[in-house]
Amino acid sequence: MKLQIYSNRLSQPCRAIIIFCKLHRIEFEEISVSVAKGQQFTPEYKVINPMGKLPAIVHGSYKLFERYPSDIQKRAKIHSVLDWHHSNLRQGEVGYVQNRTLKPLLGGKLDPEAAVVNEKLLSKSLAKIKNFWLKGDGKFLLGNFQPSIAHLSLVCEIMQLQLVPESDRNRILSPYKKVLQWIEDTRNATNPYFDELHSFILELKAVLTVDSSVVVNEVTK
Ligand SMILES: N[C@@H](CCC(=O)N[C@@H](CS)C(=O)NCC(=O)O)C(=O)O
Repeated sequence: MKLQIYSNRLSQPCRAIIIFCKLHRIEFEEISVSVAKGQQFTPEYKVINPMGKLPAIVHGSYKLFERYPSDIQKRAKIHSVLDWHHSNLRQGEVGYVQNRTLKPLLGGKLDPEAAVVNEKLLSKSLAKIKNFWLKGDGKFLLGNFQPSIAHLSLVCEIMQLQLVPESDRNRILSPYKKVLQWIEDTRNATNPYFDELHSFILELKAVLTVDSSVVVNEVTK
């Protein structure tokens, strides 16, 4: 029985899960759900994920799939990174990118003030990654020598900044050379899948700068 991943490559957590499965040779079927069309709210999808969010993973009877280290202490640390991610880096990044460029493509309006507030949280989170999560001997989070699902989740989140103008991205990221190096290390450790999964947002970025009406069609496919 093949794992089914309900996904959209515009979504950071979806990219992280797919890179992870490809890396670990886990066979899966990718089922595309259009957020722009609101397909995550359809009754059919709500049966799969009552939260109406992507990704959702199905294997026989519904269950969320994650692979963590078997060592319970290491696993708990990974959970702490992921919990931190959701109320800090993710909140800042999503709030910033959506209010800076993405919302019109998803049927909403840009809010420059919200972008400013979220940029502060984003920068604070990048500083925390540099000064706290990347401390230790190894080049990955928690001083590890190998990347885990936590790295993919955080790095895919930061990659979403490809969707804002380059000058903004540089302003936000360039003070954090260690973070940029860690992104590159994670990319190298998970390629070719990392680049494959990010090709969609890189194409989107190229179109974004040309004509945003084309992007609407692209995203709503
Ligand atoms: N905690 C969830 C977050 C999922 C999430 O926020 N997904 C976004 C896409 S990046 C989504 O489904 N948005 C649609 C919506 O909120 O309507 C996870 O990591 O899987």
